[in-house]
Amino acid sequence: MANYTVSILTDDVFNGGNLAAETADGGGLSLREALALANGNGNASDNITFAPGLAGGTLFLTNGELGISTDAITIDGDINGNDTPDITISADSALGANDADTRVLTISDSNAGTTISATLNGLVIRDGNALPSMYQAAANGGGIYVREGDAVTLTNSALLDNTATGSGGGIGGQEVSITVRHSTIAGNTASSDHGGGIYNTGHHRGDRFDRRGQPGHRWRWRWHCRLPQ
Ligand SMILES: [Ca+2]
Ligand SMILES: [Ca+2]
Ligand SMILES: [Ca+2]
Ligand SMILES: [Ca+2]
Repeated sequence: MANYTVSILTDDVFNGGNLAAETADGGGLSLREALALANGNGNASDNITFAPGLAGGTLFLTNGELGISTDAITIDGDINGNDTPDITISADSALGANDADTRVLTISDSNAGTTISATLNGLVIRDGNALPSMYQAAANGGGIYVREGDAVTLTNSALLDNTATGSGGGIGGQEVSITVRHSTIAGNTASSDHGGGIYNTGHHRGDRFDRRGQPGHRWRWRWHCRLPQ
């Protein structure tokens, strides 16, 4: 198991170095650098935390969305352990800029045959914007996009003011696993009519969902979740 402590809230880029090199450049270890090291660590478990002095701060993603692409990565922003977020991640360039052209985070190992699971705790994930690309007429998952059968557990967190041109303003996924507990989902919108808050055709659990069940095939049910927030 590898532990990484993020020490700066600037969006310092990963330059292909090891932990010492990435910590030495740009004034410290950024979340982007920590994630690159964790993703490069195979499927060993990785725990990413934040230095106490960063409590209450915001990371503005000036270098595009973040990615989790290997199993068992945890990002824990609850620095003081009281089950509330202490770190905010915004896709905007500055507070209130409302200029994001990326989502906040994608979770995918690009393989529908294998499942990776990510755990997010104590984070405010906000202002993401999933836009169409040359590959997608409309993009899903403005805050968090879960792909290829993969899984996310979000606890003690908030999804705020994220937007998607497709489905799932806050979190979007298809045939994935989404678990949300003790979290606030507010102000998210989707341009399609599916899931302003959360959209998924796979499995999801949580403590405040309005769920509509539809029969899938013989052996399981598909859940189609809409949260009109
Ligand atoms: Ca670097
Ligand atoms: Ca650095
Ligand atoms: Ca806290
Ligand atoms: Ca997968």
